[in-house]
Amino acid sequence: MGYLETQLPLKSDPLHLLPSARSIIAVGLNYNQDPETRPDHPKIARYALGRDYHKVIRGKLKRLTGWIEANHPEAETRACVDSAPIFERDYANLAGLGWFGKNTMLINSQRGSWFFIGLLLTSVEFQPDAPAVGGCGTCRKCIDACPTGAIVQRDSRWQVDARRCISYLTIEHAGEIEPDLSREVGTWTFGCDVCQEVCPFNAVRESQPLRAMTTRERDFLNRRQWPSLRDLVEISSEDWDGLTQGSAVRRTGIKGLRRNARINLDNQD
Ligand code: B12
Ligand code: SF4
Ligand code: SF4
Repeated sequence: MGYLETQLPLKSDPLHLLPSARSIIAVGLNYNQDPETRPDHPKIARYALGRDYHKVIRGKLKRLTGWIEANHPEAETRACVDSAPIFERDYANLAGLGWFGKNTMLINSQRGSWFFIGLLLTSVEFQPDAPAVGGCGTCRKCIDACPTGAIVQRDSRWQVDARRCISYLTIEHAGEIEPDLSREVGTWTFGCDVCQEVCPFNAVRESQPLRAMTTRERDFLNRRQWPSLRDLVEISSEDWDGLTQGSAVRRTGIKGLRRNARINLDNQD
């Protein structure tokens, strides 16, 4: 993820992405659903069970662009969903979508953290919303539950040390995973949801009906026939291609998915 460092100056100035930008519209989309729990099958983070979110949110931002253009024919816009160097959580925070949890997720007090962020930069000047405020208080459930101790305090705020994060290791990291960390990867095959699963803001609560709600976005529902871990270890290029078509899981590559499935099987012994 060296690109994060090289693109840092870009990330802090959205005018690099759209010189005429005057407003940033931040949107959130719930992806929560029950996790896949069949034994001997891959454990995939909830966000990646359905259709690739980049495509889904981009489609919705396109419709929003259409609406803006209909009302402001001269408007310039640029949609960002993980695709451009910009700190999405920072702008979503400023737009009132949520505040930073100790697990670094953006948390909405009413809805929790199971949501994606999308940004639309536009030359149209809109009235800004107020930034979201909130906090974890004395809770430290995610810090204690993180299997690899990846949530650390640095520069007086909580950060994720990506080198130890199972999400990074199973999705972005190429090559072998060092033995100590590989044991902690446990049964996660793609991504990791531990620090969100333990978060009280994601737990069912009568007074907060929007929390832990299952997504209404049909595209996000898990409809794929995920093969068993044993089959995944030896998956052919052809089967891989069919399985990961239109899925965020494609990002880890065939070698990455085979490696992760092998680690999961080793960890069962
Ligand atoms: C690189 C990346 C990763 C890396 C590194 C994550 C990390 N914590 O940095 C890895 C691969 C580990 C990862 C994992 C995950 N990711 Co990710 N990831 C990104 C990406 C592409 C860039 C984030 C980044 O720049 N990180 C670098 C560090 C420096 O940034 P940062 O920790 O976010 O800190 C900045 C701000 O948040 C802010 N900040 C942080 N804390 C505080 C506190 C205060 C008080 C203030 C003022 C500011 C502040 O300051 C920093 C600099 O501005 C974003 C999309 C994007 N373009 O923003 C998605 C994104 C953050 N990921 C997302 C998701 C869903 C995940 C996973 C849940 C996926 C999974 N299930 O496996 C995990 C969660 C792990 C975790 N606890 O963070 C969502 C988060 C949605 C949300 N509600 O917060 C994003 C926004 C993608 C999206 N479009 O929806 N991710
Ligand atoms: S995603 Fe998993 S490994 Fe990464 S910080 Fe959260 S609990 Fe730790
Ligand atoms: S588990 Fe607790 S400490 Fe961690 S993000 Fe949620 S509220 Fe904050």
